Amino acid sequence: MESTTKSPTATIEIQLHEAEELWQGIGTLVGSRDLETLPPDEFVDLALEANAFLPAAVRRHVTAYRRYAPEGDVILLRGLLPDSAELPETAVAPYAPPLPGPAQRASLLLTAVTVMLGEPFNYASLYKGRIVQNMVPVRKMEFTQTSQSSTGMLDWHCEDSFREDRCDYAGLLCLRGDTSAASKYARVKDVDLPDEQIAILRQPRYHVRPDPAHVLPDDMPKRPLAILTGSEASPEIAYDTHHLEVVDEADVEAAAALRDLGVALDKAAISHVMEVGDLLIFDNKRVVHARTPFTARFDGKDRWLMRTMICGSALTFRRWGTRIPE
Ligand SMILES: O=C(O)CCC(=O)C(=O)O
Ligand SMILES: [Fe+2]
Repeated sequence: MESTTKSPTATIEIQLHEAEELWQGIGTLVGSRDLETLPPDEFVDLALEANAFLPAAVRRHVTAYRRYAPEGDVILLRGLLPDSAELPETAVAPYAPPLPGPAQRASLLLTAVTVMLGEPFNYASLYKGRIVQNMVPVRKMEFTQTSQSSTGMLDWHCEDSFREDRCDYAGLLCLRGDTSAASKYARVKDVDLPDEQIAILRQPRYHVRPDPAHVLPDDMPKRPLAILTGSEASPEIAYDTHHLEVVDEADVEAAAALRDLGVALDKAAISHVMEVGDLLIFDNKRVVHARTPFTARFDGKDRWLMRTMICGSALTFRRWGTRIPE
């Protein structure tokens, strides 16, 4: 996969003293509480309170991103965690509950920022329905196409393309980096393909299989879909390198368009190696993402991101009637 050194579209640097104040503020808000005792709705309510501690510039930028995405479909906030945050050993599973203390504070901080974009949620079938999940390497999963991989490349995908109600945004907060693991993303608006191929990708000539990170019945139907949708000015994409196929095996045109889209995504790729305190937020309907290989040591110091997914529509969220839809 072609790699570039282009930096993310919009980067907001948090000052050292701001990160320190934010961390202390969240610490005071949490007090001696174990956040694991809170039901998911109350956890998010508390994150909304924690939002008040964010530096004004962060709130301004995230609000501008939600409303107009003026600088693109991805934003990167840097320096959110202060040096004084004494993070514990890397979590051992995506669904491992964070321990009281710094790990719980970090999960609240991630939610405090991303709640500005809508409602944090998760599916009951994914990582035990936890609202904040750990993106960590897991033994024996080194080559899977899930966040638990490490030695193997995690190829281009959107979160949960197999679900019509996939998230509008995802946020990834880095608690521990790995210099080999680059987070990659490509914006669909940067995809350069002939009009005829774009037209094919806009037709429902594809279907997508469920993501293996989900615990689901084996006989789940494939979801038929057009890969590209939306207006020409602001196109949307559903993509998954390994789980997307043409509906009709004989449809060589559709297969060729899909193949060429993969090449075009490689050309549009932007890479960023996540460092501690980085929070990358992307529009899951307009951005495809990936992660390069790295070596897991399983020594408590492996790469560790926390992720949450956001439903950007209050109406959709109300229709679900739950933060953890089936
Ligand atoms: O680890 C990363 O940088 C991204 C992880 C990811 O894309 C996923 O878990 O779906
Ligand atoms: Fe992902």
